[in-house]
Amino acid sequence: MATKHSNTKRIEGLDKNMWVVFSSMAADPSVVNLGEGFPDLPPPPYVKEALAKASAVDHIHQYTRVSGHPALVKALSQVYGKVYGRAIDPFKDVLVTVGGYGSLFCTILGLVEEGDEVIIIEPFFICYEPMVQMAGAKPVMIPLRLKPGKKSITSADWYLDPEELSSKFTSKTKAIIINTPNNPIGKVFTREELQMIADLCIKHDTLCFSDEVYEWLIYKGHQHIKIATLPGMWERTITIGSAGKTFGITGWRLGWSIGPEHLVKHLQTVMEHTAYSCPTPLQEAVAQGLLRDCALMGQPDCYFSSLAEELQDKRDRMASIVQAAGMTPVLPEGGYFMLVDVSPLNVDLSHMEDEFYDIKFVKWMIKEKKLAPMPATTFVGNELKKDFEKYIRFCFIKKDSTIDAAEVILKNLL
Ligand code: IK2
Repeated sequence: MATKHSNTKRIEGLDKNMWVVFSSMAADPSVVNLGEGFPDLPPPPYVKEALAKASAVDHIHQYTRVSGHPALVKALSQVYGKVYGRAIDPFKDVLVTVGGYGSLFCTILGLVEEGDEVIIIEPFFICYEPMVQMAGAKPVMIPLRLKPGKKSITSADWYLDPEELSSKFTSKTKAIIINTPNNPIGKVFTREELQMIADLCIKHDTLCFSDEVYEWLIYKGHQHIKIATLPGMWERTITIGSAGKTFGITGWRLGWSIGPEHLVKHLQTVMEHTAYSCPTPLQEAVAQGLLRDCALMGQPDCYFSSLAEELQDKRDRMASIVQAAGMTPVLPEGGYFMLVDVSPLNVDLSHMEDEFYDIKFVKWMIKEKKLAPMPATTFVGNELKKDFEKYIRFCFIKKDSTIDAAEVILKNLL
């Protein structure tokens, strides 16, 4: 029975966060950590230098503008003005948040009402479902389906069935959440796929929350398209970005929402009454980093594109290592994760506590082999868990020495 000391309904069932469990297991220094999505590569030196320089200024250590430090929102408007091919008003179309997480939180809490439905594409980033629940709305899942009968799988082999997607839209649908490049599959949605989603959003007068935190990490032969740039979509889309993912500085906890003023102002209200503002020196340093790379866009030294080039080799190497160890990788088109089918190994884990196979496999791998991946079933709803329990996820934005250590473990796995 609920008492005055009980949790609220909005957080009911959210206390068992597998993510926290696996992240803390992987944090053991004796474990090679390919689990949680962060680099062990150094951040770009000019971003660190900008932080040192910023911190030398006395007034930078005080509160700044609530919706975003002026230098940062102006830098974001410059970068995204180029990317979107339209003017982005730094003070009306942008909100700086506590990471991509904060952007998703302000978006969902500011725009989703109790009783609304929100369509979520599976697999999905883990916080979408809890945030929709906290808003009092109903998550409606639509799975990415895998093309049958393929031997070597890439993230492009996962697709949205247009009829199935269309059937999920009802009069209660407030928004659809998309994630491109997708975490964990690495799928980069094509223009045609985004147009199909856009057509449904327009037909049903639905909002679109587009999580694009891996927007710059796109591998050769693929292109990142912002759904907000498709006709009729700017006015109904909030796009989520992350400084942590852009510059490999996940601990700085800075992100942003970009969208039309009539939507962003509601996100600003949530921010004003929750986190209030983000750390000023960090915002100043990210602004300087963005301005540097904005000026270099289209040139080889631009970090937005050079990081993806560096990662392409790591992705290919990781795929070879996984294959040599007898498992099947899903080659990602973007992002820095690789889904891996471990079923060919046939590791017998029947002695372990009865859980989904990927959960047991990851626990076994961390404990017995000192290598940490993430289990794939944490990224899907209950109905899809059986289909995903043969997969684990590796993060490959790691130093060569870390990947070398993982290779040694995987070579001697069985
Ligand atoms: N959206 C997606 C798709 C993300 O992957 C993340 C970051 N999480 O990655 C950790 C992992 O999967 O291991 C976010 C949003 C949140 O971004 P931020 O770190 O800027 O809050």
